Order: sequence, then structure tokens, then C-alpha cells
Amino acid sequence: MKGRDSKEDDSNENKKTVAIVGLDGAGKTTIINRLLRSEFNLTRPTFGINIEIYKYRSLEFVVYDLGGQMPLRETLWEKFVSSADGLVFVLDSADKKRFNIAAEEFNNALSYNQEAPVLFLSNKIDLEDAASSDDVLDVIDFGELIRLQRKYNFSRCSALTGEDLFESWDWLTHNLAADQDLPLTNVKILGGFIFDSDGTEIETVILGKPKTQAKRVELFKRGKYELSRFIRQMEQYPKAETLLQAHKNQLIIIKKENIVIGIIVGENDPAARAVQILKTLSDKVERIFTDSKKECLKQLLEDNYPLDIIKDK
Ligand SMILES: Nc1nc2c(ncn2[C@@H]2O[C@H](COP(=O)(O)OP(=O)(O)OP(=O)(O)O)[C@@H](O)[C@H]2O)c(=O)[nH]1
Ligand SMILES: [Mg+2]
Repeated sequence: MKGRDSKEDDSNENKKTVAIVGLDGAGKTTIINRLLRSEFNLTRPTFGINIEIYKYRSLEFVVYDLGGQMPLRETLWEKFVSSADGLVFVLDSADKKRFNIAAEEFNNALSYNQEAPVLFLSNKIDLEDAASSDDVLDVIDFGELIRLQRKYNFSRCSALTGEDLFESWDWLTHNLAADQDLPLTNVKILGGFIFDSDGTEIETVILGKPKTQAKRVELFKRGKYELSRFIRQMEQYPKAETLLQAHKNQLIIIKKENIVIGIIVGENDPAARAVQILKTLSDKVERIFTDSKKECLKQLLEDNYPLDIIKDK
């Protein structure tokens, strides 16, 4: 009996609610679709609220995706924002004409909830006329949050290409799970891939002892399939990122110009760290590739990230 009760307590502790608000068309539903399904789907304006539940790392998120049109802002936001554990505000960084209204609504949202960590996402950075961080910070004032020592994060992202989205979400996850021992710094890399952006496979590396490598063949097949799909989806974008669940692991992929690199890490590992590793690796691979395209991932991982590589017992 006791065991069951404590299990129930645990599951409540792991359940966090996040309210995601912003003006209509800012990209809230697209961001949630991207996080939920890691796919770019066409969205319709949200008339009211979408409630989505998804698991990320050890947390279960109940996400309130609130419509951003005027009547909804007035009627719905307060109720859902006030009870949320985390608050996400999304700005369309190319919609400069409405920055002042967005700033006002951001302040309104903050006034409904004085506790929740705040993630401010300046979205649509893939667009040419997207505002710079400085332009946004001219209008959005974080001074009050700093004065109150409130946890907040300002980040630019694109829901369309996934750029910088997963790192920001990882920040929120960490802050909502502050009382849990989620690994912060290291990931367990099971292996990875380098592909050319035209879809040609250059290298696939499965790390670990030969016996365990054999067990991971299926996982890597799935990884390759997802990578090829990602390459097709992101064909027209020079930069893109994604995070996908692959069996019980996470597959993180980044595209930079003509290189696509992915790694598979453990299910509760910090995505932000994985993305950082991939960004560093893509620079190194780019330099190696100026001569000719050759296999180099295994060596780069062993030389640069010895502590992040899976150690099979
Ligand atoms: N280029 C670009 N377009 C985006 C991005 N994110 C969203 N969009 C587009 O912006 C439009 C509005 O996106 P939604 O996600 O429906 O916006 P929303 O904030 O949920 O809007 P409401 O539900 O009306 O409050 C859609 O056409 C999306 O495809 C992005 O990062 N880049
Ligand atoms: Mg919506």
C-alpha cells in the first residue's frame, strides 16, 4: 500500500503545467507541435485552448496552448496562466508593428502569475526580417524580472527549423524539475551519424562493446531513417535542428549548410548539452571536410567528449 501511495506522489511531482501565450500568429501551436511530434505541421488559429500532454525527460508536461486573439487574451489567459508551473511567451519577431501590443500582453501575463519561471521566445528567426535580440530587448523589458530575481530566459528560435528551440525547452524543463536529479552536464552518447545535406551517408558510428553494439543495430536503422526524413524536410533551410524520440533514446540532429550530424543519447539526458556538442562537432567536421569528405565522427567523439561516450559494463 505504502509503495503505491509513494508512487502516486512521485507521478504528481513529475507532472508540470506550462501555459504558452503570445499574440495570435506568434507561432505557439507550431512550437508545441514541433516539441510534441517534432514535425512541422500546418496549424490553424487556436480558438480557445489546446491542451496537450507530453513526456520529456522525466517530466510529464500538461501544456495549455492558448489562442492569442483579442477576446481570448481577455477571457482565458488569466485563468490558465495563474495556475501554471511554467510560463512561455512567444513573440513573432517579424511582426514589428505589434511589438508594443506584445510587450503589453507580456506584462499582463506576468501579472497573472508571480512564481512560474518565464521562457520568452522570440520566434521565426528563419525569416529575413526577423528582429535582432537588441531590437526585441528595446521593447520588452526584463528589468522587473531581474529585480524580483525571477527565473527567466530570453531566447531566439524558429519553430519552423527547430533552431535553438530544444535548448530553450531544456532550460524550462530544468527549472521545473529543480528538485529532481536530472543530469545537467553529461550525456551518454550511444553513437551518431554524419550525412551530406543531399542525403548521402558519410558515416554511422555505433559506440560501445561489440556485443551491445549488435543490440543497437535496430535503433541505428531507425535513426538513419529519421535522419533521411529530416534532410528531406529541411532541404531548403541552411540551418535546422530537431529532437526525436527513438525507441527509449533521444536522437538529436543538426543541419549546418551541407553537413547533417546526429547523435543518439540516453532518454533523460539534457538535450541542451547534446545540441552544444553537435554545434561544436559541426564546426570541426566542416574544417575536416574542406579537404575531402571522410569519416571522422568516431575519432572526434573519442578525442573531444570522452566523458560523454557510453561506457558499457
Ligand atoms: N517562418 C516561420 N513561420 C512560422 C514559425 N512559427 C510559426 N510560423 C507560422 O506562423 C503562422 C501562425 O502559427 P501558429 O502556430 O498557428 O500561431 P499561434 O501563436 O498558435 O496563433 P493563435 O492560435 O491564433 O494564437 C503559421 O502559418 C505558421 O506556419 C517560424 O518559426 N517561422
Ligand atoms: Mg495556436
